[in-house]
Amino acid sequence: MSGQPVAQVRIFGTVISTYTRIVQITCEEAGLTHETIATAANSPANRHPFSKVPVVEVDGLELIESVAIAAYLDNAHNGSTLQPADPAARAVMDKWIALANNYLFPIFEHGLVMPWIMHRVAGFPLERERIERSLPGVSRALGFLEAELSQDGAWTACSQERGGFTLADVFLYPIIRSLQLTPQGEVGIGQCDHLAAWLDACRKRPSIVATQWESEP
Ligand SMILES: N[C@@H](CCC(=O)N[C@@H](CS)C(=O)NCC(=O)O)C(=O)O
Repeated sequence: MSGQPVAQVRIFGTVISTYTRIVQITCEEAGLTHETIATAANSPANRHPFSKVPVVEVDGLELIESVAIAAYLDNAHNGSTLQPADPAARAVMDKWIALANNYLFPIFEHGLVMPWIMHRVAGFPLERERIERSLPGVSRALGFLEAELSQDGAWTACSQERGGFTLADVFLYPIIRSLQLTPQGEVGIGQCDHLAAWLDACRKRPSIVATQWESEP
């Protein structure tokens, strides 16, 4: 055999995808080698039954859905280090992952992140009305995150026993960071001291540095 060693995890996804990065961060945290094979969500090559990315190959398994993928990688290859053992702390982590996936991602992605990506990357005219319509919802979500962080630490409170980083951080970081990379998101997050400080702290973590998007300053 010659050439590159085979990566332990093969991630089929798009390069600027939030969920592809969630899996990449988990691999980095677990010390797993990984490669991302560019696969568009709507391409016939995509094996996800609902045309989402990523799809992952690891340990002879084909996995879909980032919640299942991240938990598998952490359980099988990382001693479950990214998940609190205490059931109450685990429930807090799970709650924040659900809030991130079910509410924050759709609000941020459809309202601000996609319009800016379509404009900056694909050259489409900026959908200003769509952006304008999204702003109340984005502000409300940011206000909620900031209030929760300042009251009791929100998702960061469940990680104290584990060195300050759980799968809740893994999911929330790319979702909130992609919002911060839009002009309106940057302004909004700039008014949220606790949220901005959490993002800054995450940005120094090796798994976050190693998985930076090309578009990140
Ligand atoms: N529930 C899926 C969601 C993944 C997802 O929404 N991926 C986005 C990219 S970040 C996607 O495939 N978007 C394409 C589309 O919705 O058509 C998961 O957790 O893996």
